[in-house]
Amino acid sequence: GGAGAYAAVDLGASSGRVMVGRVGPGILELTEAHRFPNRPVRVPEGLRWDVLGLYAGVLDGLRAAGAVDSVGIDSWAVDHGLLDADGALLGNPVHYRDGRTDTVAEKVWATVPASELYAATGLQYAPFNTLYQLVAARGTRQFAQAERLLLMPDLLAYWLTGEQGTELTNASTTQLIDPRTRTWAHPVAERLGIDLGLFAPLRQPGDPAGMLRPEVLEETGLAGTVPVTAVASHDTASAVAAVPADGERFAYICTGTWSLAGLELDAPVLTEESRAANFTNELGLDGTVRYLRNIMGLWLLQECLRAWGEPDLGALLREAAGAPALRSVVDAGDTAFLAPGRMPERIAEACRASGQPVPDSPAATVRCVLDSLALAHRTAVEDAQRLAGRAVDVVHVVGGGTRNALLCQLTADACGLPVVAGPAEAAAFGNVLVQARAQGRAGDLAGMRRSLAGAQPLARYEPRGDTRRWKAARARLAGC
Ligand code: LFR
Repeated sequence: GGAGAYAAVDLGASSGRVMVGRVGPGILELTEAHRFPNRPVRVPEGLRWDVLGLYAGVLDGLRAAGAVDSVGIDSWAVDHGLLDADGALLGNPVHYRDGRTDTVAEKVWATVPASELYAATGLQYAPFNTLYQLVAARGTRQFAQAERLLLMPDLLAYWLTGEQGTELTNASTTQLIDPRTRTWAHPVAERLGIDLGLFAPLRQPGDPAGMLRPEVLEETGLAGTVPVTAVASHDTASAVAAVPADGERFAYICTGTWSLAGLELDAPVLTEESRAANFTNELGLDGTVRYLRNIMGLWLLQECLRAWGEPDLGALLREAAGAPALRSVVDAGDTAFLAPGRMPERIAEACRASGQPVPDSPAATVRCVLDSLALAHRTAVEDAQRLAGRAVDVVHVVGGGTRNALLCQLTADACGLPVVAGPAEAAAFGNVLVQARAQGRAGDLAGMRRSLAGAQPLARYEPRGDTRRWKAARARLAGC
C-alpha cells in the first residue's frame, strides 16, 4: 500500500526524543515530535535514572506524534529495571556510570577468567556490562526480591503494552549472550550463579511486542489498536542499521555521548588479540555482528562544557579549529574518564602525566578533546581492519557528532580516509525502518541503506595532511 507512519522512541544519555518516520514507495522522512531531557540523578545511594520521567516523556511524545502504524523503542544499552513478583519496579534503575561495579571485575575473573569470558561472549571489558552490574547487585535486598530484569527499552515497552520480552541486540550487551549461537551463554551464567530466568524470552528485531494498553491510548489521545514492534533496541544497533553505506568496505563511527567505532561483520572475532585490543562483538540486525570499540566520545566535551557553566559551543569550536593541532592528546578509550565530574582537570592531569603540554584555555582543552577523539577513531578503524582481516575505503560517521564539522574533518585527517557524515538521527532512522519492514514497507539491510543514502543530505570530508603526524601522536600516548 501507501506510506506508513512510525513512532521511534530514541533515548540517549542526555535526552530522549520521539520521532515520526514516514516510509513508503520512494518516501523516507523523519520529523521530531517531541524532545525531553534525560537528567541522571545523584541520590545518597548513587547515580540513578529517572525512568518514570522518561516514561512520561514517551507518553508526551506519543501524544505529539499522533496516529501511527506502530511504535518502536531504542535506548542506550546494559541498564535495566528489576521487577518484583507482581511486575512492579523495584527502585530506580542504576546508571551505568555509577561506581558500584568499580571493584567487581576481579571477583568475576576469579571464577571465569577474562579470556574465557571473552571467548564465550565476545564482549569487551567495560565495568558497566550488565553481567558485572548483576554481580555488584548480589546481596542487596532489592536484588533478593527481583523476579524479572527488563532492559530499558523492554521496560518501557512493558509499561506501554503489559508484555515482557528481551530484545536480542540489546541483550547482546549484557555479556550473557553467545555471539555465535545468538542465544544465552548458559555456561557463563551458571558458573557465575546468574539466574537467566530473570530475563524474559528473547525477541528479534521486527517481532511484535504487544499493543498499547487502553490506559495508554487514553493518556496519549490515540485511537484504535497501535502495535509496539521490537526494533534493534540497542541505540547503536539501530544506528549501524542506518549507516548509508554501499557494499562492505566501510567502517562506521556512531557518535554521541559515546563514539562506537568499528566494522559490520558476518561472524564474531573472538581471538585473544581481539580481546587485548578491547573490541566487542555486539549483535546487529539480520545476523550481523557489530565489531567495535567504545571510545569516550563527546562525553568528554559535554562534561567540560558543564564544568565551565555551558559557554557558547559554536564560538569555542571556532577558536579550537584555529588552535595548534595535536599539541596534547589523551587516551579517549580510557575508562578513567567514565565517571562524571572535574573533566577539564582530569584531562589536564592526563596530559601532565604523559609529559605533554597542559591545555591553557577552554579552546585548547576542546582542541585536545577533539584531537584525542579523532586519534581514537583512527586507532579503532585501523585495529578493526587488522583484527577482522577486512579493509575499508570510507568511514561513515552517524549520530550527533555529525553536527561537529571539526570532529568530522579531524577524523578524516586522522584516518587518512574520506568521511561521509550523516544521518545525525541514525538511531531513529534504524528504529523506523525496522518497524516499516515488519509491515512490508522496507527491504533488506542493503535496501534500507540505499533508501537512506537517497533521503539524506550527506556531508563529505576529504583527509588533509600527513597521517604520520597522527601515528606519532599515538606513539606519544603509548609511550607513557
Ligand atoms: C551508546 C551506548 C553504547 C553503550 C553505552 C552504554 O548510546 O548504547 O553503545 O556501550 O551507550 O550503554
